[in-house]
Amino acid sequence: MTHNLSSGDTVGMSFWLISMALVAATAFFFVERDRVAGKWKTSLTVSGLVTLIAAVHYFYMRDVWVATGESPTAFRYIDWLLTVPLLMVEFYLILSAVAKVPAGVFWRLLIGSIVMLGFGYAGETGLMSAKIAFWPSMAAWGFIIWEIFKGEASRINAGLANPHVQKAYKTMTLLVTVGWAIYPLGYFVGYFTNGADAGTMNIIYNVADFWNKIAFGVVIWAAAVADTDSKQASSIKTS
Ligand SMILES: *C/C=C(C)/C=C/C=C(C)/C=C/C1=C(C)CCCC1(C)C
Repeated sequence: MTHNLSSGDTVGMSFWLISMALVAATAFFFVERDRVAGKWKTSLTVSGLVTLIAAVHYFYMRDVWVATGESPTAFRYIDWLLTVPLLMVEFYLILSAVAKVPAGVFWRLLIGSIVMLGFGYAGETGLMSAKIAFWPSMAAWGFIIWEIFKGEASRINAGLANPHVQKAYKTMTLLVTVGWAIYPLGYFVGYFTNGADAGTMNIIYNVADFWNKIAFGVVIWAAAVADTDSKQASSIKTS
């Protein structure tokens, strides 16, 4: 069922804009996959899958919003439940492109994100008190941050000889702390202060998704291209 998007519906327009940006990003990551060295290809595939899954969910979310003016919470969390673990896989993949990484790194990040989103969903849908669910969700996010800043993943990254991976890793950790902070902020404003209506919360979540899904992929893409180009340059020099 398609409903007409009215020009005064800013929230609906933000759903529309971001769904198109996600489609374009998907095409970009899949095409650019051809350009990078073999060890980077899986990372770019996963970046494209993240934006593809999100784009499809944004089509549905936009329809729910335009038709009802209500938050598409179920679609939102299904999207996050699929894409956040894939973003966590990216940490594992970029390190694995240049080093041997134990599977525990992947599992800890995966479990952290499932706990974080599970409590968020319970809070937003009234399965439990939104004010209580906030705290275990924050703790799980804190656990993820600890793992990438101080845990095994960070120690592996510190020991690498590849500056491109290290730079990408650093920017990705910034996105997971500063970029992801927009989500709990939106939740907090929505459920603790009565300061935000459904429209404001959706705009906050939409802007956050734009950054954390597209920019995240672009950072990985940039590292992949820089690393691929530097290897090609050095092989030309030595031959
Ligand atoms: C592509 C989607 C992404 C990166 C979604 C990330 C979502 C979060 C980091 C959500 C975090 C939350 C908390 C830390 C506490 C309150 C509840 C949540 C789920 C909004």
